[in-house]
Amino acid sequence: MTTADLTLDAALSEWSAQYGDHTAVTDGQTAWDYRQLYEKTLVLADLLRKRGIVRGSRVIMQMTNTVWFPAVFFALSRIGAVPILCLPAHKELVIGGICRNAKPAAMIFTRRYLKFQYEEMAQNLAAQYGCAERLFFEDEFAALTSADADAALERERAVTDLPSADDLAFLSLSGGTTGIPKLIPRTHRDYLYNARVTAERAALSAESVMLNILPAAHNFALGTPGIIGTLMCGGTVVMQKYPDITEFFANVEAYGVTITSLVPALVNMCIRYRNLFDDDDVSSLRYVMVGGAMFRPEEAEAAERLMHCTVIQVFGMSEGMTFMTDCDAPEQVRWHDQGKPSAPEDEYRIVDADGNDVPDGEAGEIIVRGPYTIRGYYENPDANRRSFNSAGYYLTGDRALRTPEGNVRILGRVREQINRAGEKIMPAALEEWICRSENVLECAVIGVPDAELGHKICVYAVTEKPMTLQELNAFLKGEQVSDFYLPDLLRLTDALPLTPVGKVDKNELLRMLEQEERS
Ligand code: J2J
Repeated sequence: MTTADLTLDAALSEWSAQYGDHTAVTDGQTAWDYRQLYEKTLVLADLLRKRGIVRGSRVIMQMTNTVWFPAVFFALSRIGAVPILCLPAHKELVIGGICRNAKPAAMIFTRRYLKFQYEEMAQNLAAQYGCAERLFFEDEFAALTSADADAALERERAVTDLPSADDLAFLSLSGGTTGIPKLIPRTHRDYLYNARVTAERAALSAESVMLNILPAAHNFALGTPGIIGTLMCGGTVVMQKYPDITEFFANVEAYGVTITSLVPALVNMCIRYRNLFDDDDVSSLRYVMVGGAMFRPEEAEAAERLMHCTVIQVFGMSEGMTFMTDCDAPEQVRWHDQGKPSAPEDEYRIVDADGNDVPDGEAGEIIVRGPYTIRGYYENPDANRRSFNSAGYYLTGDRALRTPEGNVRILGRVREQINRAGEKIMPAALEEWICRSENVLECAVIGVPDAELGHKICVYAVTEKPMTLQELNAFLKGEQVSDFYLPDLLRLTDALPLTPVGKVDKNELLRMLEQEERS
């Protein structure tokens, strides 16, 4: 069997043999070396089997960033059970909807996170889906795995009926923010490959210390290269439970963090923090990977300057394909572009509305296909007809262009384009101009349906001082912005609403505006 034929669990067993007593994962309270992580995984697998979790059982898994996340994830993968990876921010609406489609056999929840108590929701859902006997809370695992561990290890080591590389390893949730997310099926083989190619591009090694602040259930944090990519290289994963920036920099210093993955909203929090307090030692930090949403060149420049690191831009998706800038890419590329596909077999095209390739430098929808990119959602023929073409390309819905150097540059969502009286406006471009105002800390532009114009342009902004629409437009005119780009509405707010993984939630902004107009 070659490494390419391993399951996630078999791969962990190899890493454990190879990296033994090197620290694999720590969360500040508990630290495990590779051997301990693997043994915990075996003991957990034995425990979960005894409770009736079997190959193919679908398991709702909503856990926070602690050492138990990888242990439970690998234990389920050893059994051949299929975790459905929910983020802590998902509540009953989403998880209930997923249960209806996926009919889980077991559930694993956090008991509480930030201000939310999950216990009651968990018990209700477990009762509804017949999982009461197979409902676990993450804070129980320490006690449940401490008794009789040697016998459990022995039993589990004797198991021979294990899954194979092309079996379904887990289901993750699509990033859409309206309705019930679609389920994304990933196999052991495709996911290990996803982690391997991205780990290579991010130069991970046994000396790497990865700070994991994004929710572990998200693809960026889990395997791009994230937790799995770090473990396969023999590095150390630091799990940070809360998205607290003071703690983030304390962790960078305490653990000698070399690399981390952030969404732009978190980078901006880091930039603001470092502008005020720059006394944490960040000298160990080499790379900050940034992806998940539009990221402006000025933000990339400020992140590198204030965090003494190199930015690696990532255009990724839970459906698979990942574009990255190289570790040694020149400034011009690192700050403006999202790089190249991670694997040599990855294919992409940039196409117009009729599906024809556009010339380099022109914008179109980017569509992707490759060895670790899914060819369809889980049991969802309707969505598959909409999201994949007949050649098996995944239609991302993202607008992009290819630069002369062969990198991609993401321009926003195709459908986000605002059509104001026939003029086409890309929100990302306007956001970039508005953010040039010193008074604006953050902003988001949305199109609002309008009977006369088709769409009006609305700006939500977080500002230092109050600002009127007239003042904003005077500023934009001073910047020589075309007239049809001038916003029609301005709303000041203390903070922009974020999706479960920390991207600006434009659907929520539209809902806020509609609510305001109704009241
Ligand atoms: C603009 N939009 C981006 C970028 C993703 C790594 C990084 C991110 C994700 C992710 C991921 C963007 N600039 N650099 O899974 O492994 C938007 C696009 C894309 C959608 C995917 C990973 N990087 N996006 O964000 O499944 O719109 O994955 O289609 O959550 O995020 O979202 P998601």
